[in-house]
Amino acid sequence: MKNVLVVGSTGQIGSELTMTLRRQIPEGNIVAGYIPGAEPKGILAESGPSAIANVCDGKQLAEIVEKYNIDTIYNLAALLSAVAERKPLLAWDIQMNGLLNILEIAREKNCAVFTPSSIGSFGPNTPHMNTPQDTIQRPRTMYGVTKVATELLSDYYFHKYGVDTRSVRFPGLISNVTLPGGGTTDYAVEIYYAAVKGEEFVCPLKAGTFMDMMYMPDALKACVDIMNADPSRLIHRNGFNVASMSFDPEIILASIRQYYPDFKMRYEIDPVRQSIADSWPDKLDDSCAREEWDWKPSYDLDTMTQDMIKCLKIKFDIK
Ligand code: AKB
Repeated sequence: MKNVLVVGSTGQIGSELTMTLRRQIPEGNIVAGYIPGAEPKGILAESGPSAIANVCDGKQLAEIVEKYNIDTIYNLAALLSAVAERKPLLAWDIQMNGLLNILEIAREKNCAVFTPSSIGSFGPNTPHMNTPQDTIQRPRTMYGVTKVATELLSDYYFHKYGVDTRSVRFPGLISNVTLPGGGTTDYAVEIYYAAVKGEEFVCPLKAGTFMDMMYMPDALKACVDIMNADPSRLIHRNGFNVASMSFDPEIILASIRQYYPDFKMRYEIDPVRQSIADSWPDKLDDSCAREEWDWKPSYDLDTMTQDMIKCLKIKFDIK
């Protein structure tokens, strides 16, 4: 990796991944791709090149790849699960037509491509405990349908054309930098913001709803490590199960109450998010990622809670 295009650079993963890559590859061009209305700001805008990169405009993407001699594309443009249920056609357009544009450019210009999959690629018939790497994937959400198709299409371009596609199935991602927008796992980010601001938290999912979650520093490490992995060791490609923690709302609440014993939470169930969460695994088995490219997360729930609270207090200038 030297010259990298991050499509969706101002989103939840992109905003931090772009900065991580700029720190790790100072000699390269790490281009922050964005769409009008979601322009990079502050350090993201000032620390390297940026370009309008609409995933649905193949010509525009090809020009950026040409101009910056791009060798790797991180394709992070996507609607998250709950929003995709409200706008299924737009989700299909961004996630499928957009992916096809990127894969075609990668084929012509010899780029490697990372397009994340998700725990959303699994469905109600998937084994929910210790979900294996290779298992039933019959999701009933548009988000999930596009994620399974992303894995298949990325594998297809690898086997048919030799395009170096690789990816992981991300759990819910928790970060203190950029908020997620419209995911099923967003509650696990919002709960920290409420705790630090001294507000009551209204939880949209029932107690007992377990899902895999991951702290953003580990997710960024996964994004970089999979693309740097020795290809001769990769039996799988798109996408690897990666895991670091699994909890339900009561368990994350207990972790936060170690710091805020009076923190209050009540339940107001969102039926759309609840039914999506119920269809997703409780806990993934990520042994293939550990064996094939030495995946190993650094954070568990309590070390994440400690760091989230510390960082959010600085962010909001709370003593
Ligand atoms: C979502 O909730 O939609 C995402 C995901 C797990 O892919 N965070």
